[in-house]
Amino acid sequence: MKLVASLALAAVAVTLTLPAHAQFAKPEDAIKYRKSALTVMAAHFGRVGAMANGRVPFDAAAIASNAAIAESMSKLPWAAFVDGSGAGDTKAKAEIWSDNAKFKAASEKMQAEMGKLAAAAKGGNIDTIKAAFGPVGGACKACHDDFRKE
Ligand code: ASC
Repeated sequence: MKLVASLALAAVAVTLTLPAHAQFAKPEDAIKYRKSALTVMAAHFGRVGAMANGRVPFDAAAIASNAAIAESMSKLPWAAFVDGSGAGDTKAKAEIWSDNAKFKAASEKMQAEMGKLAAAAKGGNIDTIKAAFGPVGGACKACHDDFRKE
């Protein structure tokens, strides 16, 4: 049991210290990883939205938990947009790599807005949460408009 635990810890340590490109053996792995993170993020962001919009009864603990997960996920996709992963089962546009500074700025904008939403959700005030929700959706959309194929 102890050995398994230390092996698992060692694996995590290696994963965290490897450069991003070395974390994915194949471009398909990077594509799958970033799509997975974005899918999980969207699911939890959607649960926040359902409460922010009154479609689901407000539950302070649930909204804070969902927003925290969405915030964690918001940090993950970007390292997986590795060179050579623009083809295959992906809607990623070539501009992600040809205009990478703009893509990076768009991804950072979304993370910043998601961070504000998570902070608001932790605070538990529905009006503050509602005010923080829209800008996150706007940041998602802005990036999709420029960098995601239809
Ligand atoms: C979501 C979701 C997106 C964004 C986008 C905002 O909830 O899954 O991709 O918001 O639709 O325009």
